[in-house]
Amino acid sequence: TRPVPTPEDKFSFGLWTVGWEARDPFGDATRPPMDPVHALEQLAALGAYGVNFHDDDLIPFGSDDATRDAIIERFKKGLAETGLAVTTATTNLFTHPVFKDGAFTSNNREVRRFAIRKVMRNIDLAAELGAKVYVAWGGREGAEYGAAKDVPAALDRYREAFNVLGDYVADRGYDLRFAIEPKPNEPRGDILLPTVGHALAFIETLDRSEMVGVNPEIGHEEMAGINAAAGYAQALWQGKLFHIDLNGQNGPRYDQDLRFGAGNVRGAFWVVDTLLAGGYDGPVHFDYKPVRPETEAGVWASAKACMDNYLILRDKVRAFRADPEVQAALEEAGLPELATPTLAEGEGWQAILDDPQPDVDALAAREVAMEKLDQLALEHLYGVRG
Ligand code: ASC
Ligand code: MN
Ligand code: MN
Ligand code: MN
Repeated sequence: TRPVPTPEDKFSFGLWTVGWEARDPFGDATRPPMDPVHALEQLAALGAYGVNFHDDDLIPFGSDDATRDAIIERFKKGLAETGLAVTTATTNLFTHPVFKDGAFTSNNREVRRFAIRKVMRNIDLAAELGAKVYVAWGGREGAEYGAAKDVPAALDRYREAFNVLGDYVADRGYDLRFAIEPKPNEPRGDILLPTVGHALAFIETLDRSEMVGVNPEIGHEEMAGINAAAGYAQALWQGKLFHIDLNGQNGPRYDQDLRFGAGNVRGAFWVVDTLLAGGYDGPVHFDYKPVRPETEAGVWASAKACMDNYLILRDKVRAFRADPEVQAALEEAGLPELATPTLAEGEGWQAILDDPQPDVDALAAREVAMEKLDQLALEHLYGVRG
């Protein structure tokens, strides 16, 4: 019997995912705009727990205050009726042409101030709706050409933006943390903070670094050709995995945003394994785009599939970890010894200098079981074990 998605699984979706009209750089929309309240109803019926949104997903850019208030009231009613939570919110700092050269790192100071104000305004709404995480994806922060952006100056301005936003959240007394979402390129030729590693290093330079973590998206790490699971693992290790964007991607190419579980299936298995091992307990968020040829039927089929695939992989990961043959292979591969510190209690470098010369040939010839171990994982994934 396969598990079905329930709110306890904490699945969440962006309004921009199921609501994507499927406009791409070469073609017009293939789907009509989706009413956000309709999205709430459908997602709740499928067993989701929460939603999140860019300010402009909910409230069209440039709306006057009365329109904005009416939209928010109606959305709140939809939340109350469906029981969905707002887990997260974020800012659209990429669609309007004013952000053509960046938002927090635009060369133009007036644009930078406008961008920060746009974020602060949506932070107020996020806090009011109970969001605990505020995502920041800097899609336009970057350049196409080397001389077009002074990278150190841009990083100064990027840091300044997070410092002022941190002060804003603290001064307002909001219970909200930021999660930076890396991406290597698209829509800019090159984007600042291109990977989880760049973002983690940048965060350490912030005034309120404890308030800022990362929101890795599987597809974005894979666009950079790197191992997404390893990025999630390091973020967990540093206490910085504040949010996750799950989806599918087939290697380094344009951002595919496939439904979770499609694309690199093995990569998805190790991401779920990493999240379970690291005790991630935040929202399990899908940032994907139902493919352009689909109608609304395909939108809901794919939303359900994201959740189903997570539950399928969660079962497979648990069966893999519980398999006695896997445990024996882990032992054979020498995994448990990695948990033993290299220095014994009280030892320093002198103890290492005092080591007798090891038998390097014998050490080099030691058996490992890495092929066996990976084949066991693959057999669990293929469904022929457990
Ligand atoms: C986000 C986020 C992304 C982008 C993209 C917009 O907030 O997580 O990956 O915006 O979905 O189309
Ligand atoms: Mn409806
Ligand atoms: Mn993406
Ligand atoms: Mn994303």
